[in-house]
Amino acid sequence: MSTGYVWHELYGWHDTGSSAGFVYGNAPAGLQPFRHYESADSKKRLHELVAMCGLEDDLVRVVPEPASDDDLLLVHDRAHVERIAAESRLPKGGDAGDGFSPFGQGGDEIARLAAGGTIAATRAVLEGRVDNAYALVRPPGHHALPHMGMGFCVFANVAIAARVARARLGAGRIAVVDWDVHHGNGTQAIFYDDPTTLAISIHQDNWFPPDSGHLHERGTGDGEGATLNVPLPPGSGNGAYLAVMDQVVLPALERFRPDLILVACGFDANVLDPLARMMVTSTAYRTMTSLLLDAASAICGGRIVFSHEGGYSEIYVPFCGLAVIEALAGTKSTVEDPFVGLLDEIGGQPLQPHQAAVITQAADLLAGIPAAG
Ligand code: 9RB
Ligand code: ZN
Repeated sequence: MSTGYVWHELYGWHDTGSSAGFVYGNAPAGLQPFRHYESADSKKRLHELVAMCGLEDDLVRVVPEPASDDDLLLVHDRAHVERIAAESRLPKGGDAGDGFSPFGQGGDEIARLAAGGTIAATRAVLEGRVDNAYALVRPPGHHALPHMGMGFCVFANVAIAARVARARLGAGRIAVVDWDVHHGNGTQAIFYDDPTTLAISIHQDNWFPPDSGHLHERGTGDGEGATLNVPLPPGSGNGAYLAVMDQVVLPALERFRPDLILVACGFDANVLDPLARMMVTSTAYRTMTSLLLDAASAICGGRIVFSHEGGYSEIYVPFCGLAVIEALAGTKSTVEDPFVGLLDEIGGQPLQPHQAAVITQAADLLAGIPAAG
C-alpha cells in the first residue's frame, strides 16, 4: 500500500492572529487577548509526530502547488477570489468573510496552497502514483461558500479538488464524507443541486453554523437525495460514530458507487476538543478509516483522499491523525496513543438510545440517494 502525504511549512504560517478564541479581544473591557482557536499547533504537532515516529518514511511525499484562479473559479465566484487576494496584500491581512476567519498578510498564497494540497493529493491518487492520500492542509475548507469564506475557512479545499477531479482527472461520481464535528455547509451548498456528488456530513446537532445540517436538508432539483446529514446529539462517542459508519455511510457509498471518495477529515469530534462536545478517540478514527478503505477497495479501486479540516486539541489531534494515517498506510508506528486507554473507557462511549434514534432516521433516507446508473 502506498500512501501520499501532503504537508507544507507555510500551512503552519497561516496567521489567525490574536483574539480570545474567535472573539477579538478588548483588553480594557476585560477580555485578555489570546490566540485564535484555529492556530497552527494541532496541525504542526501532527506533522511532527508523523516525522518523529518514522511513519513519514513509509509515505510518499506529495508536493502541493498553489491552486490557480481556474481551480478556485470552479467553485468560487471571481469577487471572492479577488477580495481575498486584495486583503492579503494589506499589511494586517484580512478576513475570509464572516469576521471569525482572519488571515495575515500573504494569507491568499497559503489558502491557495491548502486547496492546492488537496488537489495534489487527489491528482496523485487518480493518476495512480499512490493508492490513497492524506493532505494535512491549513486553513480548512468545508465551511467556505462560493461567495465567501466562513468558520475559519478561506477556500473550499475538498469541493475544489472534487471539481478538478471531475473536470480534468476523469472522475465521474464523487462522494464526500465529512466527519468534522461541524456541519460541512460549504460543501453541501456547492453540490446541493448536483446528482454526481454525494455529500455526507456527520456533525454535532445544531452547533456551527447555527441552524444548519438538519436531516431534512437533502439537496434540490437533480441533486435531491445526494445530500445526507447525520446531526448527532452532543456526547456522541465511538459507539455512535461506528454505528453511523455501519448504518449510514457505508450503505450510502454502496448505493451511490462513487469513482472517488474524499474525506473532510476534521478531528474536532475528539473527546478533548475545546470547540465541540463529542467523545471520539483515536480508536474510532482508526476503525472508521479502515472501514472507508475497505469500502473504497470494494467500490472504487481504493481511490480515497483525506483532507484535514478542524480539530483544536493541540495534545490529542496528533494521535487521532496518526491513527488515520497509519490505517491508510496499513502500518502501525512504534508510537502508541498514551491517552486512549483512559478515553476509550469514559462513560457514554457505547451507542446510546437517543443517538441510535437519529442514526435510524438518517438510515431511512438512504433509499433517496441517487443510485449508480
Ligand atoms: C460566534 C459564532 C464559530 C464557531 C465554531 C467554529 C468552528 C469551525 C470549525 C467556527 C466559528 C457565531 C463567535 C455563530 O472547526 N469547523 O470545522 N463561531 N461562532 N456567532 N458568534 C458571535
Ligand atoms: Zn470543525
